Amino acid sequence: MKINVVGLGYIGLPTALSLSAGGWEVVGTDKNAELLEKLASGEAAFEEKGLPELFQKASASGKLSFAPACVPADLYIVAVPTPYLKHCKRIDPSFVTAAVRDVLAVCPKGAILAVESTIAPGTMDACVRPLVEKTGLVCGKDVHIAHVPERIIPGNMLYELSHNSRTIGVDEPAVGETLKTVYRAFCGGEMVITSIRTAEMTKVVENTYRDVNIAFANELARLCYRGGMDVNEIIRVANMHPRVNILSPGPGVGGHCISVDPWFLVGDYPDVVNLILQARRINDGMPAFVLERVSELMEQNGISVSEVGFYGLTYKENVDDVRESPTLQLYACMKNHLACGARFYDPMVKTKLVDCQYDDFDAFLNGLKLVVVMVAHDQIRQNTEKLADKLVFDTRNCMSGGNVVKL
Ligand code: SAJ
Repeated sequence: MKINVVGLGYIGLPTALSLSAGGWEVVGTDKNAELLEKLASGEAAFEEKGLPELFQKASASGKLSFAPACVPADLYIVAVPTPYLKHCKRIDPSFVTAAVRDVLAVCPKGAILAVESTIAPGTMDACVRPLVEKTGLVCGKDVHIAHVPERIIPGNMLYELSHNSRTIGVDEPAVGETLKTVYRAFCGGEMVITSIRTAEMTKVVENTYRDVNIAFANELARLCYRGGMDVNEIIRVANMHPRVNILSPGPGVGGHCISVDPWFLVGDYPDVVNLILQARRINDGMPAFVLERVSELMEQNGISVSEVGFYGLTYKENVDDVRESPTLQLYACMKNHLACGARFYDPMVKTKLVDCQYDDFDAFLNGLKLVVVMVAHDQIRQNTEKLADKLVFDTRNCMSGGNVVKL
């Protein structure tokens, strides 16, 4: 069986590498010529634990190649981005439909077309199925469509790729069995075969569940601050109850999953959705809450904006991914209020994203009176002594000491 993975980003690349390292013949396709050039030289476009080693193994297998356009294959795995439309909150399926069109232009009869990208429930029926039919092909005969959503977490992708269970949404159980055989190359977890619509909704529900639960923790943080209570201690103690498991408050929810997918439900079911919308609003409001707290601390301690530094630009610890990052949301908020001049630093981010961005930790710290920890990278946990003479506003509950103020 020949597999064509379409879209070689955070999900497509590890999937293509794992499949080829597992013995399948894989062609990776991406429209980005620069990215393809990088990949052809054996270099990944992002950092992830174990990825360089997996890349080497995949290259050594002789089963991996790259191509700028889709090629004839038995199975297509589409892993392209699915943003949401800012004005109506509904999914923007344009990357998926463009990829599907490319696949349909070359796919032989009987091929399987599996979409891994997270999509709003109903997208396969609304966008993919009609495209197949418009091409004059029959679903279930000429092309077998499927939705096999990914579940891996950045920072621990390769472990989760091989250990997590998976959902395989299909029209025909036999196609599900074929997909199981393919994914078994790297997936040791249970694989559940279900309908396409159930697979679509399950994936969105998983991320929405987490968004709602983080929002609960964030709301607790805000009300505990108002009431002069220690939210982290309260959560620690409450979580000793056998059926309570409160997540951690933080400066906001970033990443291209949890902060995006719930909007699909809000956009499609505006008159039904309530809790989910509130959760989104609470989490999206956290960067502004952090700014309010920073401004209070500055006033109380006579600190000027040029003496404030924000540590961390990524959306979470120990990754280099800045998509929907709370720090960038906070930065946009500051700029809107014409409040500039604070410093920024992130050891994982090499490209310049904001004004006053430092590339050296010591230079960043030099002259600062207030450091706002936005991301709990290992790097800062290992360098806490360098912050000893500064006021630290820790939004991630990762620092300790008399100079540390918590969210
Ligand atoms: N966060 C908190 N408090 C917490 C946990 C997370 O503020 O207690 C924040 C993080 O700092 C980050 C955001 O939420 O900004 C999301 O981070 P995450 O680590 O919870 O999740 P992601 O976005 O990296 O990956 C999620 C995962 N989904 C779930 O855990 C349900 C992953 O399994 C999915 O594959 C991924 O989304 C995806 O691609 O959909």
